[in-house]
Order: sequence, then C-alpha cells, then structure tokens
Amino acid sequence: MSAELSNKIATKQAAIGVIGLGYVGLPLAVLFAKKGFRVSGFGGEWKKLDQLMKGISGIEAVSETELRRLVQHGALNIEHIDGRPLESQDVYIVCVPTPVDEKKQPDLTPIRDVAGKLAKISLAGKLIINESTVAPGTTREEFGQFAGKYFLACSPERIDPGNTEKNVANITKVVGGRDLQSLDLAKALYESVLSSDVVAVSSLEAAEMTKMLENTYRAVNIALVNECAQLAESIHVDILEVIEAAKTKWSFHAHYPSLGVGGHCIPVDPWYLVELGKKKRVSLPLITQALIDNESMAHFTAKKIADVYRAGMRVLVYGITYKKDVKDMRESPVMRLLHILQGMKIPVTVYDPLFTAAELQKMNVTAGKKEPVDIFVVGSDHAQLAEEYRSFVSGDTVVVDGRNFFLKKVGKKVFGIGRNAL
Ligand code: SAJ
Repeated sequence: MSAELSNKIATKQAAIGVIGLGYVGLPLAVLFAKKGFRVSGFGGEWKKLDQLMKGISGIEAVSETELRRLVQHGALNIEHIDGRPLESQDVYIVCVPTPVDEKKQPDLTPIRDVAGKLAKISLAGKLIINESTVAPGTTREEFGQFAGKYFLACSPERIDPGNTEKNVANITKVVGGRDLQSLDLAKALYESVLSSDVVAVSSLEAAEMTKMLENTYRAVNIALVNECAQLAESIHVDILEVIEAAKTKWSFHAHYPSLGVGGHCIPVDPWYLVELGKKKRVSLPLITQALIDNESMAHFTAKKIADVYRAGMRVLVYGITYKKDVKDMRESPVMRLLHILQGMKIPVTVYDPLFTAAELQKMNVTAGKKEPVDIFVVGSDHAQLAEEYRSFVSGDTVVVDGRNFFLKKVGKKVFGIGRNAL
C-alpha cells in the first residue's frame, strides 16, 4: 500500500490536502502547487476562503499574483473543510493553530476539530502529517486512533513570520513517523518540494520534542538576558556592551532584552511542555520561571514610564506588533504594556506605520498624531522608526526604549532595557 502512495508522490500524482490556510498552511499549499502537485487547501471560514479564492492572501509570504494564478489554473483548490473534496486526498498536512488559554493551558480545539473530520473518512493507504506545534505524544493521541491502515508522521512547522531569507521552501525540516513506512513517505514528500535538508528522527515524539526544545531554548535564553538586563541596570553596566563582548565566545548564542516576548511560538509552545511535565510528574521550574520572567518585562518597562510620567504629559507608544516589521499582534508584549499603563492611569496614544488609525481604533487604542510628545515609548522597532522618530521626539522628549533601538541619545534622555540612560 505504501508503494502505491510512494509512487504517487514520486510522480506528483498524489492529491495533497493542506488543512489550515494561515501563515503556515497557505505558503505550504502554494509551494506544493507550484511544484506540480494537485493541492486542495481546506479552511473553516467561508469569508476567508472567499478571499483566498479571489487570490487575496493576507499572508506577506504569499504573493497575491501567484495565489491568483494557481487558483485560476486549478493547481490550488480552496475548499471548505466540510466539503466532499476532503475525502479524495492522498496526503493530509495539518497546519492549524495550537494556542494556550488565559490560564496558559494548551487549547487543542483546532487539532481535535480536524481529527473529528478525518475520523469520518476512509484513510486507507493515505498519509497524515501533523505540522502543528504540540506536546510530545499528541500527534499519536489525536491522529493515531483512526480505523484502517494509514500512515502517520509529524513535521513541526518552522515558519518565521517576516523572515524573507528563511521561507517555507528552504527551512530544514525535521520529520518523525509512527513507523518506517510513514517516515519514508513523509520524507520523500518533503524532499520532492523543499530545497533544504529533510532530517529524519526516530519517532513522532522525537519530532514533536525537537520543536518544543528549539522554541523553549529561545524563550529561556531570552529570559536569561532579561534577568541579567535588570541586574546590569543596578550595577550601571550596559547589557548590550556585555552581550557583544560575550559573543566573542564561540559557545555563546546572543539573545536580547526587550519589553517582552510575543508571537505564536516562543511565549506559547513552552507551556505545552510545562503541561506535559505536570502530567508526567516531571517538574520544569526553569521553563515556567522563564515564561513568567519574559511576561514581567512589560511591567519592568511600564515602571520606567511611570517614573518619568507627570499628570498631563503626552505619552506615545511607537509600534504595537510583537516584533519589528511584521504586521502581527499575536501575544504582543506591547498590548500587555498598554494594559498595564491603563491600570496605572497613564493615558497613551499609539502610532504604528503598519496600521491605519482605523485599524488601531478597532484594537481599542487611540491613534496618536505625528507630533512631539513628552514621553516616546518604543514598542516595536520597525525599520521606519529610524526616520519617523524625529516627528515625535523633540529636545524635551524622554524616550523609553523597549527595544534598545537607540544606541545614541535622542531627545532629552533615553532609558533602555538593561542600559545606562543615554
Ligand atoms: N525576542 C526578544 N529577544 C530576542 C529575540 C526575540 O525579546 O533575543 C522577542 C521578539 O521581539 C518577539 C519574540 O521574542 O516578540 C519572538 O521572537 P522570534 O524572533 O522568535 O519571532 P517568532 O515568534 O516569529 O519566532 C519564529 C519562530 N518560528 C517557529 O516557531 C516556527 C521561532 O521558532 C524561531 O526561532 C524564530 O522565528 C527565528 O528563529 O527567527
């Protein structure tokens, strides 16, 4: 049975179903279609599907011209997950979100919704690959119990939103299988479209754990430098100088302090490990504390603002996204900062070059004007900041630089994170 599917993959006759058409699934669906496979992209929201059918991608990494061409030529069919076409795929690649709730508990609803749909169709001889980020054991648990002989693999997504160098076609892929046939099929599939290496690991759980380790490593190392930044301030040492010096050590991998850690991965994935640790009665205090530390940086930054704020002062936050040059609000630490300032009764306005005033309004933030203010806060260090700051910063403006963007003094004073005032 695997020979038949293997042959279909080798000849690009395999029908590829990509489930979930966000920043992971849509670029992947487009890649397979561009490489000559017949692809069906499945989503659950008609409004979004309509836009995709019209070639409106909403994802920076996917050009609308290309999407429109592939859809019009029938190389990429946009389908509703409840439609009949779901039954006629040979491969299912699951790319749905795996968030945490407000109590930091994993929310597997999107995964379970997909599992419920797949349970209703015949999977004999087909391959399911889970790309969604989950705790080790989840792929087997949620996609391993269906009837019939089918193949099951896991290959965690590694998309870095906004990164133009590393994209869906050239990021090294780690793949694990429920058995050797599943692994071989998944590996062959990715090798047929990727220009990067495809690295096989020994199990589904090893693949899931690889993703967890790489993202938790990042969260913990950012927390380390956030803690050291706070100490550096107390001993009047500049953390950026220290990081640059530490980088001369071959085994030091630089991370940088900031007003906080956002995005769909770094502040979220490690909570899946923490939850698994609880289930397995393995305590993971370092990971838990690191996540708490990173969240506390918004408070650390808010205090800097409160220290200089006097009633009546005009405060503007520049940049509201979770990282620079990406129009993405998921888990944005700037939103956390705004909520804290609201609690401190410090009124602020916001300016972000990636958003219109109306879009900001929809996020319940007051759009700021391009004029000098008393306190200028760097929330996201978008490239435009290098020029645009001049509209907001006069000789009397105090800057609270949540991204350590300014390396030289501007305005009256610059307070960074882990730095001496400039
Ligand atoms: N951040 C810091 N200090 C740092 C690095 C990042 O405060 O030294 C903050 C960023 O401002 C952002 C958050 O952490 O708010 C996450 O930053 P990120 O560069 O990790 O951005 P992401 O979330 O887009 O991370 C993605 C992730 N990709 C996947 O999970 C598939 C992550 O695994 C990658 O490590 C990262 O891209 C990357 O390598 O660039």
